[in-house]
Amino acid sequence: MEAQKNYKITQQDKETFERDGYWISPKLLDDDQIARLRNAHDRIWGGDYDGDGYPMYPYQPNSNPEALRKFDNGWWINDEVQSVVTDPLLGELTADLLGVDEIRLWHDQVIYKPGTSGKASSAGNVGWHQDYGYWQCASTTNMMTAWIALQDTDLNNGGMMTILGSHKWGLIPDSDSFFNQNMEELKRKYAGGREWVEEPCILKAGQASFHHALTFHGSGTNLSDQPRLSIVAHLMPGSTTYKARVQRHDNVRLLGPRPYDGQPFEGHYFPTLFKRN
Ligand SMILES: O=C(O)CCC(=O)C(=O)O
Repeated sequence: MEAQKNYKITQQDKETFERDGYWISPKLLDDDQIARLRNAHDRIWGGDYDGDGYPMYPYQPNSNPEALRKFDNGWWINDEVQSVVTDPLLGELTADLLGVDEIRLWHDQVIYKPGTSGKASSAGNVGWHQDYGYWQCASTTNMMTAWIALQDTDLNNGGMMTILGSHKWGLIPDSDSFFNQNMEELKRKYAGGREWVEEPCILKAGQASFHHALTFHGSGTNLSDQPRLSIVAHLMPGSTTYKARVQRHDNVRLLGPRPYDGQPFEGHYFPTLFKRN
């Protein structure tokens, strides 16, 4: 399958995204880029960094080999990750889906879910959550996550699931539950009387799923014998500003020592991917 580097969002894509809270792209990365990004994973987990800077947080290996590995702002220390999470194509697709004119990077994540070779284990689970549950210091909920698969991904290797239409539920209290690995408990808590439909994001290597910041999503065990690798770009409209004293997020530090309410999230830490002419 060829990568579609010039893909444009259609009216049908937009309607799908607005109805379901997520949209699956065609293949966006070519095979060489996928290979380079898989190599970037190896280098990051091995502490081999590009440039002369330091990571946002040092990577702390977990003693449990089945635990999920996650590295925030891989773009600070890896050139390949930088090139994919600041790709104008990701920006344009997001701008069109969200209906805005400019897209900046909020932050990225490099995520590695080990395979358990069939063993039942919840150590790699990502609990049902809403991304905006973590991002309440941002002035808008109209934000996006692009989750890019570096291998074919389905439920057998711990692929992500979204809850159909849950972006229309608004912000649910305490939905910042990425690290709670008890999916059943979370489902009981959040579903309430709502219709809870779990949609698997089935992706070929190089495809991305785009989900709205209010869409509930999570993922279960990678039962395969290979790790599930992904690169994740969290994206915001160019007009996003700081909403003061609502909730702590490490991005607020990137505004400087005395951030103020209404301060734009802009500058070197929040690069622009796309701006409409
Ligand atoms: O990698 C996963 O399974 C979930 C990642 C996630 O929560 C996200 O990309 O927003």
